Amino acid sequence: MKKQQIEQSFAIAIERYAEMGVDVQKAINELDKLPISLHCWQTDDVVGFERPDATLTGGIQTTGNYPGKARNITEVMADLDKALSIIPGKHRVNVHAIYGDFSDGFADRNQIEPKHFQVWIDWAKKNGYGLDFNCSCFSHDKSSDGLTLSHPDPEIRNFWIDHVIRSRKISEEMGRQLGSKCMHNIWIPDGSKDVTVNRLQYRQNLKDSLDKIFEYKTNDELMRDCIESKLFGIGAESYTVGSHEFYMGYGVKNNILVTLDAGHFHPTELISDKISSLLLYLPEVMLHVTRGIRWDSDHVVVLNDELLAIAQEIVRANAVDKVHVGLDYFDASINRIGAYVVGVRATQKALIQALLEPLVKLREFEANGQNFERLALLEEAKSMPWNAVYDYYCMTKGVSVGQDYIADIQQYENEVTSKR
Ligand code: RNT
Ligand code: ZN
Repeated sequence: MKKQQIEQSFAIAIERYAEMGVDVQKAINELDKLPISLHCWQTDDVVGFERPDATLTGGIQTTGNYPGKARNITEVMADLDKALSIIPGKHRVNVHAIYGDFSDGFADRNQIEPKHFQVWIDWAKKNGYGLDFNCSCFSHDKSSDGLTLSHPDPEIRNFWIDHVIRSRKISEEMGRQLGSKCMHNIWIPDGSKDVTVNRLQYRQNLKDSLDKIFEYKTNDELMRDCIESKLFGIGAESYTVGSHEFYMGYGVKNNILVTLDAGHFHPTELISDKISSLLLYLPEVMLHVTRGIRWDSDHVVVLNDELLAIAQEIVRANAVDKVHVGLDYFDASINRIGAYVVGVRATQKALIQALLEPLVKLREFEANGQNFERLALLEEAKSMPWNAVYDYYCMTKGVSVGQDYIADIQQYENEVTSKR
C-alpha cells in the first residue's frame, strides 16, 4: 500500500471516529502498550531441544509436516525475530522448560537452573522482548502414564514438584534480569482415558503437590504463577484432574492466577465471558488465545467473533493492564513463521477494534435501557474503518502494511527455512 493512501484513509478514520466520540490516537497508544506473548513452541511443533529423540506427549498434538521447522534454539530465535519484525509493537516470548540450552550438559527437569535459560534472557534483553515461562510436565519418562503432579507415587510427584519449583525460580530470574514481570504457567496433562473411580484422590494429590510448590514464595514483582485448566486431552478423554473448577477454586483460595485457554472448555463455552468474573476474585488473568476447530485443535488464531469478544471484554472491563494475552497454538501444516504473524496481527486487529468502540455512548444506552440503540451502534461500530487505523499503526512502526507481509515471509522461506 502507498504511504499517501494509508495517510488519507487514516485521516478519514479520525473524522469518522470523532463523530462517534472516539479518540483514535488514544486507542493507538493503548494498543502500542499491549504486549502479546508469542509461544516459542510454534517454531518446532512443541518438541524442544532437551533430548535429541524427544517426542511430544501429554495428550496434545501437532499435525502436519510443513518443511523448515526450527532445529535448535538459534533457529527458534531467528524465526521469532523474523515474526516479530513483521508485527508492530513490543512483545514477549513464552518459553517452555524443554527449550533450555543443554549444550554444556544435560540436566533433567528436576535439575534445571537459570543458567540453562541465560541464552534466552540475553537474547530477550538485546531485542527488548519480555519473557514468560512454563514448566514442562509432559514429553518425559516420568509422565508416560499420563500423570505427574497427581501421580499416586509420591516419588514421581516429588520429581515434578521439584521441576515446577525450579521453573518458578527460573521465571523469577527472567523477571529480575529483564525488569519485566514473567508469567509462569503451570499446565499438566494429568487425566485418564476411561471411567475413573478415584477422581477425588488424584485431585487431592494435585492439591497437595501445588501446596508444596507454592510453599516456595516468589517475588510478585518479578513473576506471577498461573494455573491452567483443561477439559480433556487425547488419551485423557474421560477425566482431567486439573479441571476448571479445580483450578478456579485453588486460584481464588490461594491468590494464584488462572489461565484461560480458549480451547479448554466445552465447544460452545467461551472464555470471553469468564474474564469479568475472574477479575473480581483475582488481580490478573492469563489468556492462552487459540482456535479450536471441533476440538482443542490449536489452529492459528484468526479474527473471528470470539477473538473480538475476548478483546472487547478486556477493554470493556478496563482490564488492559490486568489481562495477559498469550498465544497458544501449533500448526505444523503451514509456514510456521506465517502462523505467528497471522495470529498476532489478528489479535491486534481485535484489540484495536475493541479500543475504538464508542464505549461511552454504548454504556449510556445500556444504562438507559435503550437496547435497540445499543445494538444499532454496536452494528455500526463493526464496519467503521478500524483497519485504516491498524494500517497506519503498522506504517508508523515501520512494519509491512496489509498483505505485504506475505511476501516478506515467502522471502524468508526461500532464503532460510526451506534450506533446513
Ligand atoms: C495444553 C495447554 C498448554 C500447552 C503448552 C505447550 O493443552 O494448552 O498450555 O499448549 O503449555
Ligand atoms: Zn494452553
